[in-house]
Amino acid sequence: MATATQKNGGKTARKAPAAKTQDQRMKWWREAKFGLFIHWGLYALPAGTWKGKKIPGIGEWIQNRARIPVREYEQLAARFNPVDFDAKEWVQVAKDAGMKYLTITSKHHDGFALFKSEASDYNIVDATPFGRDVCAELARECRKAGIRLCFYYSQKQDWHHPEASGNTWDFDPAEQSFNQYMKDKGLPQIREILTQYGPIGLIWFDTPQDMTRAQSKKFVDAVYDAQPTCLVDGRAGHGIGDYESMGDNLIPPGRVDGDWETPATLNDTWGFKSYDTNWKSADGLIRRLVDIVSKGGNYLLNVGPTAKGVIPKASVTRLKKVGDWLKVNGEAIYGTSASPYPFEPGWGRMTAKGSRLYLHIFRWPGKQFVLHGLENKVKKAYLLADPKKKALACEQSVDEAAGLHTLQLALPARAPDKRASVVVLETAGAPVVDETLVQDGDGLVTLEAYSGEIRQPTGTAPLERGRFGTIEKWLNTRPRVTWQVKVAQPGTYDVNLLTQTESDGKWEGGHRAKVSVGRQTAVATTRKAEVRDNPRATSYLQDVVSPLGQIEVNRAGLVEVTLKMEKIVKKKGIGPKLRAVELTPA
Ligand code: JFZ
Repeated sequence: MATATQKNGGKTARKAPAAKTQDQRMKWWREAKFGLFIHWGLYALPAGTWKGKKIPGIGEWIQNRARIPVREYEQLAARFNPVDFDAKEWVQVAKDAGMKYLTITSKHHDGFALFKSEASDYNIVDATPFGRDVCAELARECRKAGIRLCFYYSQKQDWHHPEASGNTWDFDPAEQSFNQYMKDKGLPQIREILTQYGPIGLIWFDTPQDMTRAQSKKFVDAVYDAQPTCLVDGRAGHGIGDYESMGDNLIPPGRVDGDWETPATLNDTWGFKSYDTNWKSADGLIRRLVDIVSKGGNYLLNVGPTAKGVIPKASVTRLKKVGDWLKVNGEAIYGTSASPYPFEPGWGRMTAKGSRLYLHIFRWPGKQFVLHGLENKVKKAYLLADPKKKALACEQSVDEAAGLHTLQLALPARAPDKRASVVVLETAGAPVVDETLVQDGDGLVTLEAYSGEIRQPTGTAPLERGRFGTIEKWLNTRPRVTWQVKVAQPGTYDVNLLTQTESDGKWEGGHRAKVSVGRQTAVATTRKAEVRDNPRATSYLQDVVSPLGQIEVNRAGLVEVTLKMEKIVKKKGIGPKLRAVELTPA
């Protein structure tokens, strides 16, 4: 019997490649951190408008949203002629952005394949005047540029195939056989994309809906059978896959264990829409990348090329700015792991690699920066943007009584980069921190809802944790939320309560909120004193700031902060959607 260890002229006698460990399979992806998502297909032609009407929603869903019959929609193929498509240019966009992989919609929900397929002639080679296999061209350019090619494949929804899912306007779900579709098209196409284009980095399945575990497993096994080292995203269904896919545009609060990725848009659509110009700023993109990486995730950022085959200029210029930032600061992103702190500081984010802690400072403090909780000795500190790596003066101390480690760092008065400047701390050994929530060095104490403990009296309707790290369904006055936090600076604090608006902008005030620390309390009726964009959620969700008054904290060290609602207005039935309690030095 041949085994992996049996040598045969320097090669193992085994036919199949020796199975790699999961860590080996994941290695490239864990180091990569940043990838390009491409949503491209026939939907780029209508670009959000059908028969003169603007169709609401994401562009690639137009067939579904406008209930376009297959016989009509498939005629787009005869007009699909992206003469300006240049695989080399697209790959260069990814490269210039500092991205390490590229995931393109080999087939989206509309069922149209961007590759030559024997299983279905509804594909770019057989059904369009263009007639070129864009996947083959991209594969060649990716290989040359050292970018991993990956494929999105809609395994469950296929609005073109009579036996698949999602098209209820042409087909009757009661008469469909999903297994038949899998046999005819789904599984054969998976084999095609994994055998026609060389090594594939990962397959990005999507919207498993009501697939059975066996069906999900068949798709995933088809991937592993063809290419054992190819990864599978977390949307195959039933928790099968190599990493977790977050909800679209969703950045989780705090550190997340395990491998995960946030797929995200540059505007508000994946597939091209001619009139969607709601572009995120380059600054925002850089900070999102840092935010995601600081929590251990990857950022898969999307472009939607036009029907001519061009990536919108607004996308290219923004991505290029992220790439320019990465040229200077990439060391603090690629191959790093999550911040050793499980919570988000107000001033920025952290990443770590070996015996280095990287401080990504969004809010430059001026000449002095203070960090609490780092327990290692810092051997050297410097700015990543400084080619000379000139040492920054740095002092460390420990307050045994308060249980507080403090690092003081001298910085130049002005930030090297207003968007995010990176300070490298070379530590003795891998960074070790006190994971207790602690006051920021600049005095701000942020008590985020996600890190609060819910004290739920029995017999009361439970508070719920929302998608964006909120605490919701707070409709009775008996529960409390508490935090344990280390305070470094005793003194007087202004107390703010932050609650989140609904996605339609609705918000309800007039609740009575009470924050207490020991015997000290701050009580007030909630009102809209200030509105801020919620850094975590999409732009339409906002934080409403209600001042609650002042509180005195009389000693340094661990304190417990409690939030109670003494009165809740229930007119709209929303209640306070808790985002955070903020204490700022008065
Ligand atoms: C899906 C697709 O329907 C969409 O067209 C696009 O390709 C996107 C990347 O993925 O949409 C989803 C899937 C999952 C969630 C949200 C949108 N989710 O889990 O929040």
